[in-house]
Amino acid sequence: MSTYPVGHSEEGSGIGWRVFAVFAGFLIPFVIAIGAWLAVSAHNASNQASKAAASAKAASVSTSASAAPAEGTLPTPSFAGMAPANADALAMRHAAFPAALPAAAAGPVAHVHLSIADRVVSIAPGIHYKAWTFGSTAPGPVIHVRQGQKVAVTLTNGGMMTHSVDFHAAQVAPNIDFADVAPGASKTFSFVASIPGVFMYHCGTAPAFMHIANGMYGAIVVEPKNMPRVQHQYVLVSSEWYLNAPGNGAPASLDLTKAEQMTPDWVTFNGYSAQYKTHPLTSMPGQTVRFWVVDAGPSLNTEFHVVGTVLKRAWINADLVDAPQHDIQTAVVPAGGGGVFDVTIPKAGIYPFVSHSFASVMLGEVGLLNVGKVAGTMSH
Ligand SMILES: [Cu+2]
Repeated sequence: MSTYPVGHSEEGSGIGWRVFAVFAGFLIPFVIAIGAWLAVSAHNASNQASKAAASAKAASVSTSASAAPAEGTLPTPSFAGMAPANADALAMRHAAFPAALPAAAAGPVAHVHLSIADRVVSIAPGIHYKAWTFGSTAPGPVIHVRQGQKVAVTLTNGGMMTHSVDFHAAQVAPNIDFADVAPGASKTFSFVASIPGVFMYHCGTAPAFMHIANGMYGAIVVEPKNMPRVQHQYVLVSSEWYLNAPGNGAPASLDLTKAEQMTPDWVTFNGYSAQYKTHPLTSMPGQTVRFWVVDAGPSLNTEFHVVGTVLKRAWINADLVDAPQHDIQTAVVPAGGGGVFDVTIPKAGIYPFVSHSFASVMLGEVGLLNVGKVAGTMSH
């Protein structure tokens, strides 16, 4: 029988003990020092807690004595659903944002010009908002390119402050191509639209949250060759609006506190509350309609659903590389993401499309698809 294991074990124990003894020599004073530090910290924390409690008490006394809270610490009241008496007439007069997918640029290079401008935009009947825009509208223009095309972007900043543009469809160094552009300045950059889908573009200047909430976003469709043919294609960009005033007189601006708390006054498809209720999208019985949906946020998702049918093909997350899912009821389009959905509706009628997160419907995220030129409307 070998003695090696026993000898090794004893030798090992002996070394282990000696190492421990040396280590403990260093460790014990260290533990004492830590203990002393913790005791002092606890004492300080206790003092700080007492001071905080006293100052909270003082603050509550001063608030009850009618001092207003500091500006920006409380959201303004909700202006959700505010509608003037002539809201229906105003909604009819409003020129709906064109939802039909525009033709793709021809040739190997798609030239995209984005002009940044501060503009007052209408976001609901009689409700105005001081927006920062790409191309004077919020959302900005729909861009349609073919997979593999080069996209040459010219960005001109006609706004009052620094802006930029971030294309989710691009794979580039953002510190270079998405860099800030000063007011009055212009820049160009390009990328190859190698990945198909529908992507968000938006201003990325810090805080991007504020620039997106103020209207600086849009959609770019990168269409692959192999998509099933359809009869109608529509682009919907969802977004929220957070108002510091009703906007029915002077235009409203951003309420940052509401935006941070994600309590919008309005949620819209293509920038205007329920505009496709008064100006429905159209198709005919038996035709297939494709929705290219982007959720610009800045913060809430869209749970895309078409009432009276199912999503026959659903390219979740706008993944056009893999096969679509089939026959699903509702698809999530995440903030900052996209989705592509086909519906084929055999029967004439009026089919609402919504975010099935229904608070958003109450705030304006609803439209109608009129199949077969049917008279009437449909509320949801
Ligand atoms: Cu911006």
